[in-house]
Amino acid sequence: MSEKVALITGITGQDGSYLAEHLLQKGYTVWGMKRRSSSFNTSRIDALFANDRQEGNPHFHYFYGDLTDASNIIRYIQEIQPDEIYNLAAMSHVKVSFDTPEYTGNADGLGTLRILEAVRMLGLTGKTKVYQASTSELFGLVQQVPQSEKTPFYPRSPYGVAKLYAYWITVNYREAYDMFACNGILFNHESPVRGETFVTRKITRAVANISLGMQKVLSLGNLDAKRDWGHAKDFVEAMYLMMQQDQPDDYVIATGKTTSIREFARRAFAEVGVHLDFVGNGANEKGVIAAIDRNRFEGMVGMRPDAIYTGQEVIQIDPFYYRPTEVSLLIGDASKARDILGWTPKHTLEDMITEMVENDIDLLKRNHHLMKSGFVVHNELEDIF
Ligand code: NAP
Ligand code: F7E
Repeated sequence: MSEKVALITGITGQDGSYLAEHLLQKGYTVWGMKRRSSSFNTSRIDALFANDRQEGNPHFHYFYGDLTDASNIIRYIQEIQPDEIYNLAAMSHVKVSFDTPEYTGNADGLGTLRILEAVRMLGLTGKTKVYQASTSELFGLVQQVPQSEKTPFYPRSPYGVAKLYAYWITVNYREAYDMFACNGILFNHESPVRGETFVTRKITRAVANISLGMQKVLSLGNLDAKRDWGHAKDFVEAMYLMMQQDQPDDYVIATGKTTSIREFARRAFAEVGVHLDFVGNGANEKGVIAAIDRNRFEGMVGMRPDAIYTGQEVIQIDPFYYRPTEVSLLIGDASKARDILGWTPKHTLEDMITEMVENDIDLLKRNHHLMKSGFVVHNELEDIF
């Protein structure tokens, strides 16, 4: 077992929670940076905290911090003396970055510099390795298909541009100060704990809501965009592998398959036996129920499909969700990661959609049941503060 100490920024996010579990299983002591929030934001890592009701994991610790606060970052890196820092924190929503471009640049771009500079200032360049959460959004208006480590970047959003700075400052610190600093250029990765406003989770939650009669229609933006979707569990393993190499380097992590938003929605509804037809074009396109497989519906949802009917419009387009500049096609070539890290994805998109839809149906039923019984549904950690 390892006796290493890891510091994860973005611990409350999708990847932070999976990576924490992965490293704890390998024997690491894990420190997470958590932002103060006026409402609960620890649901993904509640099981790790010790409190009056559970032991938690004794190797898991956290501190309050923010990527925009350099003195806080320096203080905690000095105290924790981590062997590995995984910088996963970011304002990670591409569309929101058009509304908050300056903050996104500060947190996602300069935030990375603050971490690298803290390691350098504290004299830890020989000890502390840094992983930077780079992204396929760097490829933006793609210059090659598929995209590899050699593909030129062309970001298409304030998020992508901020991450471009973070990518290059990581490379620069590696070259200038001989640091172990690497970029994981990760394509989209999802899971049952994916943020609810990313398109995959938005769709799987809507499938659950619509099946149980709690939502009539799902509003989406560009259905033509295509993404290379993997599973977050596979992708955090790639982060860990990059940090175990003798030499720091940058790696594309992707499945090599691409799927449109329309097709993802079609498959997610098919999980519960609801078969969709798409009719119309552009902003007038609609997803309509063409057929219902009652046996499958009852098997998955656990009740008769009374809430839905053939001919029902369940997807509509709302141009609000369009982006000023879109990334239309992403498909990655992860052969370098396969050859050097020995990494290949274990999960298929089909299995992941099943897992996400099942999870959202279970979650909805559980919360609905609890609320009907008079319980307030909330997270654990805030109880002790
Ligand atoms: P996520 O679920 O949105 O989590 C982001 C995390 O960053 C959350 O813990 C969030 O805290 C925290 N955070 C945001 N702003 C912060 C700030 N100023 N200071 C400190 N913490 C802050 O994102 P994810 O999907 O896990 O992605 C992890 C990282 O990989 C991100 O950097 C993302 O940009 C990048 N990435 C993601 C994908 C993907 O498909 N998931 C692909 C490529 C790259 P709160 O919980 O308080 O909001
Ligand atoms: O959008 C389209 C949208 O928000 C995917 C982040 O993790 O992955 C993520 O960024 C596509 C886009 O993810 C809706 O226009 C249609 O083309 O799920 P998303 P993203 O923008 O690809 C990258 C790799 C990251 O690094 C980011 O941090 O889906 N789309 N209709 C929609 N998207 C959303 N969110 N909501 C819609 O209603």
